[in-house]
Amino acid sequence: MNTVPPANNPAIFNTTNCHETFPPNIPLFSALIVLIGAASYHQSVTTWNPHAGYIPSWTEGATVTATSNAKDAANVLDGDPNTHWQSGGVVPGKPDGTLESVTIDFGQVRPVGQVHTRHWAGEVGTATATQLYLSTDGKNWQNIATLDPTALHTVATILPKEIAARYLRLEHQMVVKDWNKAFIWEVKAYDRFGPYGQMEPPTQGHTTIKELLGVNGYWSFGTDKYSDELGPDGGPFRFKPVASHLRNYHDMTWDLKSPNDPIDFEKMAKGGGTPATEWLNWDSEYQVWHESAGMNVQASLQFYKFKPEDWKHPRKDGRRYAEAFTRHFGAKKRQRPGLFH
Ligand SMILES: [Ca+2]
Repeated sequence: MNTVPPANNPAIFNTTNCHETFPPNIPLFSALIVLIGAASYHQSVTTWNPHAGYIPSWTEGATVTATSNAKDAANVLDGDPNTHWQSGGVVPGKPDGTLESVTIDFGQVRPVGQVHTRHWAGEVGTATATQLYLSTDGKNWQNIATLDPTALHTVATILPKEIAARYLRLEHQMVVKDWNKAFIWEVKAYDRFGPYGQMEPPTQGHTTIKELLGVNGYWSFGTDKYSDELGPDGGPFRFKPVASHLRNYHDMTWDLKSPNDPIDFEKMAKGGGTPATEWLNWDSEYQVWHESAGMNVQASLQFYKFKPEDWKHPRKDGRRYAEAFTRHFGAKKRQRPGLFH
């Protein structure tokens, strides 16, 4: 029996037709698992390199010019998303005053497949559009994207195929009003694989999804029928095509009226019920789960409905119950593998 899953247990998800009282006290158990895990797997503190594993942008070491306020143009290549270039103010009537841009020279022709820009121009009404261009010679430009000048986040423009380019231009179409100014914050460019580089080729995993998945269930899967009445498509058989683990939240108060009571699961198997539930036969669940549906079975013992004062001799009574449970459902008594995983 497991009350908490070991770290290498399969992923478990819950059925939607669980008993209304399920699952009890899980947050407490979960917190305990986290604490145990944190204590067991703490690691030493090392220096963190935020650039480790990243592919350098073509803009590293590049030069940048701007249509105005050239002294701040380098802020679009400094790697800091909080520093920016701000254009000079629009003067209505001035030739070309409605286009403000920065132009980046990679220093050599590069294959460009992705351009990442943080180009928020300013409050709504600052710019009407933002254009992205590439060029090999700095004279003939190819428009590769029209961007939203109000985008706050970094925008990744991914091209359908790489374009060979030495120059990149990001241009705001300004609204013509007195002394209107726009921002550009950061520009990076990469080949088609982007900042994380080419993906490793896929390899076949050693575990199938079916081997990985399990289902948290409750008696009868919400049908009020034993699983041996639910074949061939219901209950455990429904999940057999996609999962290999089943876990039951085994309510101890269905077995015992008091934790101090003894229990004989062999009597239960012969139709005698349990001391608390005269009709109950867990074999009609667990045997079918394991032997007919081929599932690895787990039981999470639920003892929370008993009050602390109900336990007169918790160590002794708990052991007696556990021994009775494993004597019946375990491997030795039944001269075959036990029902439980
Ligand atoms: Ca910056």
